[in-house]
Amino acid sequence: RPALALVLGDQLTPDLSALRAADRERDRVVMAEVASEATYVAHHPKKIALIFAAMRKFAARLREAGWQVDYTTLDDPENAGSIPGELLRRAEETGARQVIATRPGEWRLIAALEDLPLEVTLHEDDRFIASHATFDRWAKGRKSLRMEHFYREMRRATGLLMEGDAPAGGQWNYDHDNRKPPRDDLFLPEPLRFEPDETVAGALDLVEARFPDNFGALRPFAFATDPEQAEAALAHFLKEALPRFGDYQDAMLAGRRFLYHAVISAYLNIGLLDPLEVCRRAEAEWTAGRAPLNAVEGFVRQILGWREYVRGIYFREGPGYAARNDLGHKRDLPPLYWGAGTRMACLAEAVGQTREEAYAHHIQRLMVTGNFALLAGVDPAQVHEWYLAVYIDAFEWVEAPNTVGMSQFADGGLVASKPYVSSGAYIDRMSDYCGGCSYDVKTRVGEGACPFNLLYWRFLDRHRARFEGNPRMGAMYRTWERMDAGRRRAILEQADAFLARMEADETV
Ligand code: FAD
Ligand code: DLZ
Ligand code: SF4
Repeated sequence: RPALALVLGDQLTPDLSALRAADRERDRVVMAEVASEATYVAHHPKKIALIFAAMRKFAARLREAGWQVDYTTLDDPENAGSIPGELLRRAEETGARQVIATRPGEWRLIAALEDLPLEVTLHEDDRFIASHATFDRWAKGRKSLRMEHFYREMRRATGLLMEGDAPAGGQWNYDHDNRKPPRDDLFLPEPLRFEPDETVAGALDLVEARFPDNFGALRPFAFATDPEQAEAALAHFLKEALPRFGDYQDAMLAGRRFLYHAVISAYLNIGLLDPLEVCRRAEAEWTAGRAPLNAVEGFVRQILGWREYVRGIYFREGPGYAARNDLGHKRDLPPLYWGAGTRMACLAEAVGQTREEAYAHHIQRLMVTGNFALLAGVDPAQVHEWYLAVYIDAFEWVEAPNTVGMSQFADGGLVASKPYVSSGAYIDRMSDYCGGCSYDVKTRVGEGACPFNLLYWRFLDRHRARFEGNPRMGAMYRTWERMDAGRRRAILEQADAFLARMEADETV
């Protein structure tokens, strides 16, 4: 009897553990475009198209390599509608009783596979630099699980940017050189764009027909959908943008959607690029003298540090993580996140480009859309659902710790040592958004006051018991205390009035 080797839409890697464990002569590969995966959130159309196109190309390559692949398209009348359903249908067709799979990146799907009335073996997903055992060994017995400590361990373990036992250049982290505000005369490279080929065109037509109402523009579609294209996108980034990645990592400019970012997260997450290889390639740019250390270290830290760390957290914390709500926030996510319009230029920019590109860079996600949701006290589950839906790179193992943990502080400070909240001043310093806004970032209270300014103090005031004692927030509480009582009252009243207008669906 054959076994069924399952390959999911974000497991498009030729040496996937499930494929290594399967027998090319005897077993059958199962791949399926299914409604359940395409609708568990209302994914951005570009995300569905990327996954379907990349799945189709991957299946074709497996066949060329001699595998028997049972591939189900979304419009196949026999389609069972879910991954477990497709496995059961294929088991019946072939007489298989065994399923060989690589552990999915989401608890929901892990549970669904474990519940199958078939013999299911889940192999570790080893397309990461740290195994679960490595992460757990590091985490065990620690009072706090800070990324920076984990990252140093990973530098030592891989030898990346190391000179013997010491970090290259003498420091682990060069962030003090980074975080420069943008200049509007910057030369900005654009990410490489790929014209849709026949396979991509087929996926685009299918998505257009089946998901016409999802938030997001399907076309133009220019993402890489196979490893060669993803490699070209990486090479382009290393040459054109990496040297200035560090300096302008946190900068935001209206209409400049990608700045010096790599735009490779989706390729890493679906298996078209390998994380360790990407880090080594970036390191080689530094050794060859083509990129400075602050840029390369900053970039490597995102992948070797953050990406590996959030994955460790997601699997260590277990299935309940994404539902955490430690600050008890309950407000509904305002319709402006789904494109209903806003007078706040920063949010209009971030949401608008998300709709067009299925992409926003880290600081937009953290300090614009994330910051606003946290300040406004939005239910983190709804924030989580939004991020999981709208970004091309969103899979729960990476999205949930970033959203629920880092951005919304809903895990009680496991990932972030303090909440990522700021008034408008931060956005003004790091972007050119405020100049084109109908609010005034310099006004703290009264007519035209920037909503971030009002909501910032409201957040601190509301969560005083929780954060007053946090040494990194003490200075802000002291500033608040020093304001006269009348001014404080006015700020809180105006913040509430703003939220009431937002709840009443006024354009704010
Ligand atoms: P670059 O800025 O060029 O960074 C290079 C690579 O580093 C990225 O491709 C990515 O693989 C990795 N990386 C950087 N930051 C992080 C991070 N915080 N966590 C994990 N990997 C990181 N990233 C996702 O891949 N999927 C998500 O669903 C996702 N959701 C997020 C939600 C929120 C609220 C926040 C604040 C961040 C989220 N991130 C997510 C992290 C980060 O914003 C994206 O990885 C990054 O913007 C992708 O763009 P890029 O490839 O141009 O990254
Ligand atoms: C995201 C996604 C989508 C939209 N569609 C499919 C699909 O039709 N078939 C499939 O195998 N995988 C898809 N995926 C990716 C899965 O949702 C992903 O594997 C799990 O969420 C685990 O990360
Ligand atoms: Fe955003 Fe406030 Fe600046 Fe307007 S003034 S762009 S709302 S930070």
